Amino acid sequence: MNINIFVHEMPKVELHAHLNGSLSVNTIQELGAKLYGSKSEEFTHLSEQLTNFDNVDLGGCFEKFDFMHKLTSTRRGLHLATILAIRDFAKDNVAYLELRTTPKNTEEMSKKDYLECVLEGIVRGKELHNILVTLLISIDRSQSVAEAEETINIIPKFRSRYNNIIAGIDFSGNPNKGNFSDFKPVLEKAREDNLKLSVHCAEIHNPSEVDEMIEFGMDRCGHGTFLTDQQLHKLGKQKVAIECCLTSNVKCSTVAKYSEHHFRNIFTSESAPVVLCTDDCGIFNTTLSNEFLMAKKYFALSKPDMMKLSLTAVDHAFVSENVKRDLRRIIERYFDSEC
Ligand code: 6MZ
Repeated sequence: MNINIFVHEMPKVELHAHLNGSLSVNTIQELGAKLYGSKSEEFTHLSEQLTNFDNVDLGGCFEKFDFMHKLTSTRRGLHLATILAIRDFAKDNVAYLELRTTPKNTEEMSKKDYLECVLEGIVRGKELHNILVTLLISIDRSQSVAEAEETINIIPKFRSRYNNIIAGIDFSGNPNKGNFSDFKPVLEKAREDNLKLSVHCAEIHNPSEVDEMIEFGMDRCGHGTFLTDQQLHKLGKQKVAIECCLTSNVKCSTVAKYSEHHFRNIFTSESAPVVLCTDDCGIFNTTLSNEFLMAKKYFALSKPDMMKLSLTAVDHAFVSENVKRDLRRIIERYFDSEC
């Protein structure tokens, strides 16, 4: 079988996907047409604005988030966006998706409304698209600690109502803003509530903050681009998986080119568990299949390597052992029948 088809059809596990970054240009237009009508002035304006985001760097991608946030600031926009993002991952044969998003107070919604709307979108998206989806709730480091506290405090109510959908917390946001240390008490509270934690760590060069994050502890590490060997070794000993996002890092210029991506070293040295993720597949115009194909192209990833990566992602997913067992079966069956 042609490798592109093999990878596309492979059941995949996505552990690092930000909702508002996961909508492709086509999907944003589809969303715009549904929200405003394809003949409206708003729709024409939206389509024009989209062309401004062809090539984003780290700063540019945070501008694009502001643009996306306007589209998803209403209940209808957010609900549709959640379903469309889930549909796009399902189309790429993602069997398990861990979506993450930052609850926001908008003109129309409180953080509670935002969270409820995303959860309802997930319930509907799962029904429509035959895919397992859970949610990580993001804490944005560029916002205040009070905002983070507000977010953490609304979670318990929704956790019991939407059984098993809320899987954990993501610490993210512009890495050039805010201080990790300020958020430690809030994250500690989430940990006491038995929420798993994925931390954007070493996305930029900031060794003292990275030490502090490792000392605090995490279940998974987002990016890990600037980890020193010693820091990587510590994470490896704690069995913390590194969520590598090849295209995102190259497009944001935190990694010069694919061939120099830290994924290669971590994967070949086995210094820590490592998984492939998209980060913001809409903004960076990629898919999880494409990330596997890039890894094949630049690091000679074999089919057994692909299976290993997928099973590692299952091992480190924030789901129960029963769900993991089912996911492993789906992946193993595919590789048994196709290899
Ligand atoms: C850090 C990122 C990110 O939450 O509105 N986000 N944080 N580094 C990145 N690397 C490129 N990509 C996305 O999705 C968008 C938000 O996710 C975080 C940022 O806080 C961004 O505003 P949601 O659904």
